Amino acid sequence: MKLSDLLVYKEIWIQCHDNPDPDTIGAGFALYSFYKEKGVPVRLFYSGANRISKSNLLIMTELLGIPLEYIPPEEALSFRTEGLLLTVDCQYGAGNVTNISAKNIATIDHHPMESGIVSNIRIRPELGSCSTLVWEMLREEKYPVDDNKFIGTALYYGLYTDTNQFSELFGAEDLDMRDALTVDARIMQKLRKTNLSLRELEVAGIAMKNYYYDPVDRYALIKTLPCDSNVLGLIADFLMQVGEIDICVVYNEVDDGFKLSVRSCIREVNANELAVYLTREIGTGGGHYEKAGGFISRKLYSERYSDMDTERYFKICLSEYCQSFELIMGADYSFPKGKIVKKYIRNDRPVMMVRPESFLTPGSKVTFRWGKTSFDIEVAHDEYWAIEKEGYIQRLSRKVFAENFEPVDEEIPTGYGGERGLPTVRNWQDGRVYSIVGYAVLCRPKDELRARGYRLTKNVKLFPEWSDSRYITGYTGDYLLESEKGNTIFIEPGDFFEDYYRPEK
Ligand SMILES: [Mn+2]
Repeated sequence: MKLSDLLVYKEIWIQCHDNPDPDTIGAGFALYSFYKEKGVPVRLFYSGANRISKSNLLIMTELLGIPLEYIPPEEALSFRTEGLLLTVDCQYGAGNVTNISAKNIATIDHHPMESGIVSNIRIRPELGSCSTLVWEMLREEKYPVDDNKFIGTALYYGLYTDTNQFSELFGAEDLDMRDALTVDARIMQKLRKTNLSLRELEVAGIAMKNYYYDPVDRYALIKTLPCDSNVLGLIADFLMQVGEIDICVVYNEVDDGFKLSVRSCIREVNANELAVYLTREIGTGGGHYEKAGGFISRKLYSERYSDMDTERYFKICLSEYCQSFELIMGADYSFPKGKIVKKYIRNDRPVMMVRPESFLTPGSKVTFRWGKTSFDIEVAHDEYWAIEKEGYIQRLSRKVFAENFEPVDEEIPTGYGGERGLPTVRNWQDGRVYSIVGYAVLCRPKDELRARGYRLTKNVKLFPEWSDSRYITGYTGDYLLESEKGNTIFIEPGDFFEDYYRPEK
């Protein structure tokens, strides 16, 4: 569905979810502005028991000139449009949005799909905010969204609050929007300073008093009373300063599910990975090594876990996660005695090599971005990035590179990088974006590249010899190998292993 598809309706009513937050308001306002300019009669409203009262929302609507109407629930009953009802940041029929009668319905949302009753629909659960989705749809229409300061500030603030002040921001498109929008700095400053209300201060206090702590896995778990999801991140950051707490999950109930913030201050737990783990199959999650967040859909949760208490769910998942990995230190690892280790030879297939130091200084923090995903690394001294045709990226030391590979004078094959293509690399410090192909050389293994190892029967976290602060996860079915030359321990993906290696006869 495109925004211009909806121009056929004689009027468009844009509905934000009940208890609206900056994301639903920001996204709704951008849509309102678009349709208004196109000459369609349009209105922007929300319903539910509560009228907005928090100062950040009042400032947002007032200073940005957002014509948001409030329809009390008793009036909503007799409300009906013969045109189109467009729900934004929520889905028609879901628990967090008052039912409005309409001849036609459309939905633009970034929550997991609830029900399929709407035919006009665009849902992208992997996005950090609904504002990002609306931004993309406006760009598809060639609407000059990046030049409009009011719309820009509204969308920016929507993403800001939905990603815990950008600390849990990780999606490539979300980052793109943040960088592209024109924002009114003065208004943003005001909004930043009105993030919390006195009630939320109290909620945070009560929550911290009622923490659960697990002394074995050293995690803290907190469920807060209903509050702005911003508060979750603040509490979680606070907990990270407690000596006994290595990781924490802070969550609360919202109308349609649960929001959570995840933090880790130890190298053995990547908060991003843990957030994905806690929300798998029932929501979305992600972020960075130290900070991440997520959302669990109530509907998907109850389908899978029926009425299991959420506190119990998190405790089970956290222990499962903490205990399901074996730690491997690449620098001084030897295969366990009794393990059957096989020898393999690398197939003679080209691999793309990038030497990051040709354009970045060691220690730089960079983000790899593909269409829909991203991850961050810190550039190590003397490292190389080996990128397989299928897009799998392996980091290796200069020593291993030099002993095992040599550049060849061949064109980079088309379709390199597989389905998601090749990433761009963005330097955090100056915001410069590099296309990886520009720095890549095609290489082939020298003579015969040999390695020995075994197929994993358990998940592992490998600290490679060039990094003792960041691990690489190997899952059951992947291969843990040691190169014959250079003696480096590395992981190869199980999915492609037979394309990359053959057993030595
Ligand atoms: Mn949202």
